[in-house]
Amino acid sequence: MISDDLLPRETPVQLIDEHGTAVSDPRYAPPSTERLVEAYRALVQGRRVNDQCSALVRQGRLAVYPSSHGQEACQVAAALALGDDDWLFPTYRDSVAVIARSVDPAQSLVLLRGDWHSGYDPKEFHVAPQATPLATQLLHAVGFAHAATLRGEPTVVLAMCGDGATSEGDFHEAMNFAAVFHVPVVFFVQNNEFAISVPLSRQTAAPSLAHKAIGYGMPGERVDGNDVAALLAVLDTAVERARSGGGPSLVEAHTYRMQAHTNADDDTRYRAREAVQAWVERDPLTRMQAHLRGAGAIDDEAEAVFAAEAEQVATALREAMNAEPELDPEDLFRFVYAERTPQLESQWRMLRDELDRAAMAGTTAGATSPGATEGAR
Ligand SMILES: Cc1ncc(C[n+]2csc(CCOP(=O)(O)OP(=O)(O)O)c2C)c(N)n1
Ligand SMILES: [Mg+2]
Repeated sequence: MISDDLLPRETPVQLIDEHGTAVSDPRYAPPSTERLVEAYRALVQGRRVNDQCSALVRQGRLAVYPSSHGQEACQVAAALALGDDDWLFPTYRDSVAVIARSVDPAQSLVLLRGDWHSGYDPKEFHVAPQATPLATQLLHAVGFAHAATLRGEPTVVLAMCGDGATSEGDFHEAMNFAAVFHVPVVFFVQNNEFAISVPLSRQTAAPSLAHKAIGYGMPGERVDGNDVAALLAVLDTAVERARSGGGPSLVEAHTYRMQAHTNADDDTRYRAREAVQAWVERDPLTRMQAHLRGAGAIDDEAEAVFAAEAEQVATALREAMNAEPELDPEDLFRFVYAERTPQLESQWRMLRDELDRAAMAGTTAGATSPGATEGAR
């Protein structure tokens, strides 16, 4: 392959502009209207889930929620570009993508509630557990996709990460291995311009994150990350390329983190309100709404149906999160080692002793109260 084919274009691919007007592109055909309506429906739901989760944090029902408010087009396209047998490797910010792969929202939030590492069965949904350590999931994704190839399976893996994660050593190792071994993986970088308080300008001196691809010998592409049509077209191409033996590629989506990193972050300390406001104009929902309305593909009735559906999802999520979880303190000692280490064995005995004494004293200590395990620490 000549190196020009590996370089991203100067400007990100766009098929629908900020006002909802279609833009033609010589290399990418627009997705069908039917597919765009399906995507818009998922966008409406994704936005509602994001905002519901942020409210649940304020109510103390979720420990933390890294919102993808404003990045829903990336989330939805990542899920819709994959076939049922393909796999998604998401990060902590990708709950909406996980939900768009049919995982129950309440199950997808178990990690962020501080309960189990993964509330869903990865094998059932073909979605890996959401990774909090940056870029580690990229290595898992590459190993997983390589194994599928060795087994002769047609699986494609889409691995998500943020702009900040591209500075990690794991990103380099995953990209290099994938290119050398021609692994069927799509690296999907959501460049939302910030890694907590660190702006992109302090993250890299490369012309773009997609330019990193050529250094490994794989193609890089840049796409408007708030244009779900362009995202679907570009990701479809990358997935197809991987499936047909063309190897890995990197897609950089240009988007913006509209809210603070998480509820634990105060973004007024490091960025101007005007900068955030400028991105409201580029909202992925309003542009797709304007486009589909203009094309006569959705009307008030369809919008009302989508809004009602999203409301139902939010209600079910609130109800699930308002129920107190039933915790078994002994779970702390299960499922990590096949055989406990001597230290864990002695800690577990202390806990057992504590629980037995609490039970004899007629209290329910330990069942729901973290304080009950104090003596075992
Ligand atoms: C290996 C590792 N180092 C540091 C952190 C702390 N950390 C959590 S999120 C984050 C910023 C990540 O930024 P980016 O990759 O752009 O993703 P975004 O949060 O913007 O989606 C950092 C440094 C971590 N989780 N893992
Ligand atoms: Mg970021």
